[in-house]
Amino acid sequence: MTNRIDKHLIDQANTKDMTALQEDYDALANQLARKDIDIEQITAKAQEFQIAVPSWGTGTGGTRFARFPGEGEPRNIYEKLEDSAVINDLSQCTERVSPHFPWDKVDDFTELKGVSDSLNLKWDSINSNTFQDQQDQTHSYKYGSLSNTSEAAREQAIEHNIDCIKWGQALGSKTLTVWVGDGSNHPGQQHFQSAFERYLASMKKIYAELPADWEMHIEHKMFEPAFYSTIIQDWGSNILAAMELGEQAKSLVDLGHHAPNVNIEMIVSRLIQFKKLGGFHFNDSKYGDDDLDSGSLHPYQQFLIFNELVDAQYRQQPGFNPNYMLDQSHNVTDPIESLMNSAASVQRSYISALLVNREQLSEYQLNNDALMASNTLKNAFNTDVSPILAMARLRKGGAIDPIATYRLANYRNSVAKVRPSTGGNGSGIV
Ligand code: LRH
Ligand code: MN
Repeated sequence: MTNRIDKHLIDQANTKDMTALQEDYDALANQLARKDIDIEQITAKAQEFQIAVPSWGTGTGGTRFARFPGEGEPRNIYEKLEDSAVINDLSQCTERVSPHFPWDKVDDFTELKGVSDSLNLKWDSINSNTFQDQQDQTHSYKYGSLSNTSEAAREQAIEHNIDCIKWGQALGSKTLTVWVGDGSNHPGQQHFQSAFERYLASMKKIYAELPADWEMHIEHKMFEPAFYSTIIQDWGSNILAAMELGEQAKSLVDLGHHAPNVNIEMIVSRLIQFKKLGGFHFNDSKYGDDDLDSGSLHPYQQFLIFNELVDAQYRQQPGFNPNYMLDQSHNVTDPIESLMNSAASVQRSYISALLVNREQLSEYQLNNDALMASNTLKNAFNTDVSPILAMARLRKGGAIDPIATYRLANYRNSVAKVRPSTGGNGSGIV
């Protein structure tokens, strides 16, 4: 028996908020109409919006120092799917789940697909893992995986990625995401070009096994676990690798994988221009790869990223079809609440970016009217689109106020009764 939130409870909670929502919605409709914007067209876009949740984000995350498990932690992929279904039931924009192997490995993928179908969930990108050594692993990844100087270790990592493609096919996924921690901690420890050549040769063997309708997403990261050099350290190495591999290889932008203050929206524009934008891992950060809730620190940067994405859509940029996903670590909040909050935050950035008057903006840009160009973006960002997001959830059968409804359902306490605590406060992100 799976734990779900009762539809009647969602309806009951919505009844309380309905009148206020309709008032706010009508007021916003008038505000937008004055700018020749039809709110119904925007709300329809909000209803189409989807962002995938990371299976590993449904459990409490940790750091290298410690992890403090919460109540009712999901202990396996089946319980992670239950929690993901609750997030989608209330948010109505997270129907896809992105698994990580071997963390989510099962013996029977047909059974797993059966359960996800019964929960109206689909499978997003498959994440391989060659940054940890598994129990009975023959060759260690201590000195890297796809770029390791040991051919046996590289072959082992290649095999794992090819297995991930097979498991993904059984689940109906269409993308393999490859992030490796390979790199060095000391100047001189690694020959940069030889290491990159080994990495590319390994990736070519994986690429050759990609089904024709699949994509391979390469994820760059500035540092950690390597602290001097990382094989795919930035978008430059990333796009070079994607171009070297072929059309099905694209670059994935994890917001937390850049140095503070890097202009990520311009990186996005470059990847769009060269048809190499595969997708995103949305999160937020202040210092390093903090994996904090999306939009919790830099909502304007997140909006500016969507301004580039909506601009590409508006210009019908060829080859533009990026994938949206969250990649966060919830160390001090209920992961379900953080994932619902973050999905709504990214959806908000998208909807706000749809309000930008692009003809007007282009005119100000061509006339070098910097202030009015900036104000054109700020006006859209400062428009409170909350009624549109809530109306989209309501019309799809979700909750006007997901957090309040989730708490009303007392879901965490009810699953805590059937999921014995996993105890122990080891360390690590999961
Ligand atoms: C690396 C990363 C990658 C995942 C891992 C869980 O920091 O962002 O996307 O494999 O987190
Ligand atoms: Mn990531």
